[in-house]
Amino acid sequence: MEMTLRWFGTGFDTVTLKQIRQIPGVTGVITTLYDTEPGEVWSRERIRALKEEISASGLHISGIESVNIHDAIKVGTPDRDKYIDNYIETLENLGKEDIHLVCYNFMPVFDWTRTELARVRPDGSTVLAYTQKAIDSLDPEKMFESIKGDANGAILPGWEPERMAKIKELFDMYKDVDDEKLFANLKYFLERIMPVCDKYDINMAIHPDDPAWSVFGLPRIIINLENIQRMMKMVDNPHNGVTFCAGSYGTNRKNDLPTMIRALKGRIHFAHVRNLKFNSDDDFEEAAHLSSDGSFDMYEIMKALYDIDFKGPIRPDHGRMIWDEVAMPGYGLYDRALGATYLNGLWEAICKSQR
Ligand code: DNO
Repeated sequence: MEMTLRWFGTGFDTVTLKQIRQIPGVTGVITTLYDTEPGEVWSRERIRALKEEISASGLHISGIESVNIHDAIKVGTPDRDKYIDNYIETLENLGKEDIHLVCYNFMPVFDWTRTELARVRPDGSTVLAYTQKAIDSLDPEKMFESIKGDANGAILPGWEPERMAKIKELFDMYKDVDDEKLFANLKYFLERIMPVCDKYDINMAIHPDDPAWSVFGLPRIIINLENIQRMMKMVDNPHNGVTFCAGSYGTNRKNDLPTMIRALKGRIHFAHVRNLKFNSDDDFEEAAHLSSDGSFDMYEIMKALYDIDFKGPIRPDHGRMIWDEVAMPGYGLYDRALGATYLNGLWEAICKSQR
């Protein structure tokens, strides 16, 4: 595996490449062109400039998170081919610039959903949290308003204000889309992009729906092993793989994370490893990465990745806000650096004990 950190780019991230370079064992970044809109073609020039900026800091691009999917593709509207053509052109440009991993998601309307961005934990740190009760009593159109005050001025990935301004329209677009339709639209998209992925050896890594169940009555399909296997079988190509996000699949306590990892051998292209602390089955908060701070056994997760001979990038995921840092919720420097160091420690111990 390669240890990496997500970086949103100069002007969008409070964390600098120089700081990332100084986290022991972190060699790559997972990044994006944060100011592009879903459906836009990423030019080769901009990709190259991003690459050069990152390599000048002594790091490299380990993958893209995300090239977002236009809603026309998810909904399957008549103009979807135009957006898929653009997506293919972006993949082609990434491939020509020697980038071989793309994370994306197929969630309708909302990307990841949390009901609080700054829940205070007993140690005084603040974390992202979710409680179903809050979702059940909230008008979905007010969702963005209800969390944006705690965003520390950052634009949250998947919650771009331009998108949220069209929220009513978005809900209308999805009114006839159920799980089956969403699966069919994902299949159509994957079938069209696989040839360019084969040509440039690009691994597509779908991110799970977070939380791993339907919110606000919207369909959500990338939620458990059965559905992932269905997705992989319907377009059976090794380039059609997954981002194994422990914190997203782990929201559903029926998902046994180490078992899922072992079952997905060969098709996990990217891993997000983090911990959650459950207060009940539908109320959880994001913990420190350390096993004892949350509900997951992080050793077992890393061991499962080791057992499947996982070679792709791993990144610590959302961190707590600690030591008075002001940053995008979940994406500060300090707690993610602690997370990377802890995960690297687990990995070293696993490797040495297996020799
Ligand atoms: C949240 C992230 C997601 C993820 C996308 C992938 O912090 O894990 O926004 O990047 O779902 O497309």
